[in-house]
Amino acid sequence: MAPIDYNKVKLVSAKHPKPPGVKFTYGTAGFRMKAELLDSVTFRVGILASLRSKKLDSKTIGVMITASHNPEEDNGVKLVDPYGEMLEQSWEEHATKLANAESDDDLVNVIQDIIVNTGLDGSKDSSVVYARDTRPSGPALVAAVEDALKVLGAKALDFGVKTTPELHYVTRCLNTAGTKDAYGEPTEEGYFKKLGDAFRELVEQKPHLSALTVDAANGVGAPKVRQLSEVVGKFIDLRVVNDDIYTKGKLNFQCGADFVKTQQRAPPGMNLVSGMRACSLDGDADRIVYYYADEDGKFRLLDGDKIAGLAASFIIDLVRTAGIGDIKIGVVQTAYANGSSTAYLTNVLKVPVSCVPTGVKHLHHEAEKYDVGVYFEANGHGTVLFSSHAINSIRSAKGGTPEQVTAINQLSALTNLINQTVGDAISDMLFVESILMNKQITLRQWDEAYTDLPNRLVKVVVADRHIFKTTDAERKLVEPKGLQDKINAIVAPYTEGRSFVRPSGTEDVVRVYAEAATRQDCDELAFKIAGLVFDEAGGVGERPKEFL
Ligand code: 16G
Ligand code: MG
Repeated sequence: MAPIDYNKVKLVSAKHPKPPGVKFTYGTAGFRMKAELLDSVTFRVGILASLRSKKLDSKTIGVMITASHNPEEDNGVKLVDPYGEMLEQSWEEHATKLANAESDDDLVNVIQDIIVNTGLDGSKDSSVVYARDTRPSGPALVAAVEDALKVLGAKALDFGVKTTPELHYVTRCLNTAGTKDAYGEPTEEGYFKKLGDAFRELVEQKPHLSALTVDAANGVGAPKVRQLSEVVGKFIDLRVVNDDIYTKGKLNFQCGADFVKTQQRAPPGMNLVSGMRACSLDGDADRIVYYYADEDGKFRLLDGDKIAGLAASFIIDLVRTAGIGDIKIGVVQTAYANGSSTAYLTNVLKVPVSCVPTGVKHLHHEAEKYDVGVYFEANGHGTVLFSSHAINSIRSAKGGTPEQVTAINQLSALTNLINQTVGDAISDMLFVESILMNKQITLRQWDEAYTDLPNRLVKVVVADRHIFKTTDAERKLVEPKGLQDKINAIVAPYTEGRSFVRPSGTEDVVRVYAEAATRQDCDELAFKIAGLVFDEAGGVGERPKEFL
């Protein structure tokens, strides 16, 4: 317990000067940009983490240094709240203000404002756990966080090179240790043991599937999947490719979940042949997509929507077989969910579906409203949340028949296998594998649940993307005024046509999504809407040739 020494804060802050004129925003995934611009930001995020900890009775706050699927020269930083959730939204504004304080004196003023506004006690103890991915810029940014923690006298826990979900996991473990909600051992060994034990419970008796090729995006997922293999290798043959975390320029380059999802093809060099099973993680391993080649060698993607469908159908069956009543299962998607997936969930699985704005935190919050909330973005971010009511019901359920007992045990194992703090590519991969092993199905059979509508995503560069305002979970534009009516008129004639326009939260562009019954219609629709946005809402530069 010691008051904050503001003179010392100023002295140390002088070593981490803000680049003049740059405006930082704490967006959907924290701060993210060229790594060379981030030194002052990470220093200040370290300060904020300590303040947040002081505010929350000295609970441990997490700091993750990663730029996920972005190019290697980028980096980013985000905060994790005590139970592994994303930083509470009202604090995003404090983060933005701290990052934008122009001088060391301004910084002190902002800190003092935050203390007053949030009513926190600056002299309280604080505790922060931090980790980074494999980016070359990581160690220097970690040092900036450490400078901040030192000057505020915070307890600093270095978790090393980790995936984003591991950091979320350990944050929750640290804050629940010794309580009835203890989440697990607050170590990496504890993380793998928890996943490994649950996976074994689910698949021990099942015939093995063929090998799974795991594209690790040349990122932190590579060494982690190898570690996982040591724990689950008896049941599953994991072959890691794109595992070069040392050669400069390779991270996320022509590989990884984002590449595969946006390019709709396997990473070059993988040689995806019919019969192979493959998946791709992103650069910080919080996102996963599966894929295979069909008999004709054609690439087939099993994205986050497909994972949500598989997961929901498996859990619905288990809950039914277990005979546990009074459990409300729901699925949360965004506007990017393929129309066929929503139709499958609604009409075939007959499960309630909610649609929320893009970004993990929105899905996570909505999923908390169900007893079992399955949430996935089409891009492969997602997990399943079990409410305490669901967990208690599963724990206290007593099966009569052997089928019931198995279903109850499997549900119980799932609550441990699935990372409850955030979407986790490694945990999701084991979850998918356990379902496929239980059902003894191929990727193709999984894919047969429904057929995706052809879809396309187009970027439009505009003078000011902030003029775009959306409503109805980003499915409709309210501003620029009149544009939505024009979009509706263009979409109307297309069979199963759907399109929406939203400003990106991570790039300086506007995104156009379109889907329709045929590939040709879909492309035409997407490029017509993109052309409309370009012409009517301040398109910048040369009008792309493909725009209609
Ligand atoms: C961020 C979000 C992701 C979202 C994406 C959308 C997190 C951890 N990540 O990466 O969920 O899909 O942004 O990007 O929330 P966009 O706004 O540029 O389309
Ligand atoms: Mg990521």
